[in-house]
Amino acid sequence: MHRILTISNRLPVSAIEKDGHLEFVKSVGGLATGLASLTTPVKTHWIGWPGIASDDLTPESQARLDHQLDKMACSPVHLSSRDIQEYYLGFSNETIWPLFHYFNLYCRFDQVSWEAYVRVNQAFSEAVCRNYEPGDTIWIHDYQLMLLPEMIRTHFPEASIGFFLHIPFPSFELLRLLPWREEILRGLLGADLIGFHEYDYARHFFSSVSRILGHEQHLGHIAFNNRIVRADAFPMGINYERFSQCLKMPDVQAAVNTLDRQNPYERRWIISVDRLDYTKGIPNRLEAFDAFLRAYPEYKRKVKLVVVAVPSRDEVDQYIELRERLELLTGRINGEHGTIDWTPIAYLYRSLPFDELAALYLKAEVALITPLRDGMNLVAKEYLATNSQIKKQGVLILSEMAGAASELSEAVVINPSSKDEIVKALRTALEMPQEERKRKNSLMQDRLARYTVGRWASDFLHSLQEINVIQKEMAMKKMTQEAKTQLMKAYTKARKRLFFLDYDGTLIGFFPDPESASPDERLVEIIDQLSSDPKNEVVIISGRDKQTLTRWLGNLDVNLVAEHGAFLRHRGSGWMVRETLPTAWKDMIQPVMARYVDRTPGSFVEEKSYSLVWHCRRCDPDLARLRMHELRDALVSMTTNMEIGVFEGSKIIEVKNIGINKGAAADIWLGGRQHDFVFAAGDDYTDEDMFSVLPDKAYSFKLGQGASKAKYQLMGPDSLRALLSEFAAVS
Ligand code: ADQ
Repeated sequence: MHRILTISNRLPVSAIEKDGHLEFVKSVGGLATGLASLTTPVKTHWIGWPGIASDDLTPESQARLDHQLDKMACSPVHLSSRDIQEYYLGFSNETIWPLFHYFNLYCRFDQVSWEAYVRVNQAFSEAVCRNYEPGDTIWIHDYQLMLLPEMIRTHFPEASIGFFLHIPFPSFELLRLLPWREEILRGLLGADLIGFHEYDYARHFFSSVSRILGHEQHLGHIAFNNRIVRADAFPMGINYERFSQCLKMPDVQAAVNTLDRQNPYERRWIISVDRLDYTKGIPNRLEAFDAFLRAYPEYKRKVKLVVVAVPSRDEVDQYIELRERLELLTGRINGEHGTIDWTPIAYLYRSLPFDELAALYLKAEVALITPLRDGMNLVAKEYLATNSQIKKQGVLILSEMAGAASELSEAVVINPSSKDEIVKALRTALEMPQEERKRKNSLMQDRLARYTVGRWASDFLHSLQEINVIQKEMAMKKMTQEAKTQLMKAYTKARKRLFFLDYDGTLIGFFPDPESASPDERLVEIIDQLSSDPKNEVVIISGRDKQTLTRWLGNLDVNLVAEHGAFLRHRGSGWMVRETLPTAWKDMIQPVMARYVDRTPGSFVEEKSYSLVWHCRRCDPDLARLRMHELRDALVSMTTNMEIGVFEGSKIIEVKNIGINKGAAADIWLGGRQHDFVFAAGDDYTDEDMFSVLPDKAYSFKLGQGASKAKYQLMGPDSLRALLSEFAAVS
């Protein structure tokens, strides 16, 4: 790997202008430490906004800023106050953030801020273009830059691009509310790998891609715009080493001593640390603490809730309101329960340096983390790692709505909307015997120590490399220019040529209703031109019934194969049955398929002479997937020891006599061996039988992704049509 170009809204350092001087504040965020702790050292170059509006900078100070950032391997994307207002506070934080956290009533859908989002993503793309060197790996972060992968892809089609989303990806029902949902999905699909904290988010992403763009995933991969895109879960960890060893740091020890000095009473601390954000469920937490003091008054004066809220997006209305609400709530609870020498809630509205934060993690006997929705939540992990250093270990109370809950299942897991559950959890935590705390914490510690932020980053980058290898392999199956020239030469030189062309998914795309897939004018023209060359013999080899093929292609000078080879029609003559086969099995299969039609709106059964096909292309994609599995399993167990097979195709389950296949049908034309140019194209499992009987020198093409015996791969019917048109032009 050459370098990693990390791209995020903010650079890891922020510039502040003080008395005409530029100062830098370094962020100790997880991402920067994660990349620094990669096992294979690679150079990292960062691209992002330096935290200061460009209209607040004179040209000289901007030049100085750029120069200093360059020395820190950072390239700035300068944003004006208007950009920050419309793109960052606007579209990113008033549209995407609430929508992706299921706060849709907080969303503003505003054209001006959408345009700003496009404009700023474009500015990031230009910055990447200025910095990109071939061999670099591009890693884009988070919801502010979801259009960027596609934008970069148009400039560098071969670049290796990863994208990681740090917040939840919402279900389709939420995403569909966004007027620009399609653009967002297309933007993301410009990446090679899209990472989420949890598999549930990946699942929502796949479902939206399928419903909005009509592309299905296959084992976590989506074929899109002639490329394969992978999406998967990579739960982000923390810098475990730093948190679990921090008691050895003199600064942390000093901070603990200060806290001890300032708090002479032996009180049990409950801690709550977040950015001040409505998704974090802070008011619920305070109300539950209030209810806890009422329900268990014996804890009064014995416990203290320390609430640390980091100022965040404090120009957005909902954040201003939330801050006021918290202040009122804290005042009310303190006023109601407090005494002269005891304040139940200590409320800090500020960011703390590492040593003070760590000291709080060490002192707290309980961490109360109750977000209503949270991509991951690193505070929960940091608390456990830090607290592991002391003898009397604490208890983590964690919302099931945080991504972290799936890894930290030994915590006291609560539903953040249930005050009652939080009250009970507080009591359970405070009463939990030391042995039990230790046992549970040590299980979680092991996981945190293993899956650190360094592991997270290396796993993501490794997976990105893997998908790039798959893409290279696919590219090898794609025709090179040289192979294409050789193909055209062979075509021109040949005296007798044979074409096997599958129909659905090969010569024409898929339609919700199979009856709509009739050939368009252009297709008829291509086949006509190809077959009118006296040196060419064309065989359309399909699973369709003979009536449909006659209706659609009967007037062309081609050979037809229907029902995968059960019926043949040589050009100029009538249909013939290849073999008469038993069909009594249909009576047994039909009622089963009919039952699935009743249970699956939009599905239907097609009956052919030697097969029955259950179609589900028009159905809800998730239901269709489930029913396909169920039906296939039911049919497979019914048909063992019978002369029929159950096959799964693209949105179909087909049951047919096993003696019939396209390979046997193709052999009829191949048998004479008089052709010196053989060409075959197909897209699904039935075409594999045909590919396997072709002579070594044949040119075979698989349309779409997936393993195949074919020599080459084409992305879809359009690419095949283009190739066939070139043959026709030579003819
Ligand atoms: P956040 O919403 O910011 O992150 P979180 O994961 O908890 O939430 O990270 C907060 C970070 O800020 C922690 O590293 C914590 O130490 C630090 N912090 C919190 N309070 C602080 C204080 N008072 N002073 C100083 N530092 C403080 C987003 C998503 C999360 C996701 C992360 C990472 O919303 O769900 O876990 O990105 O992907």
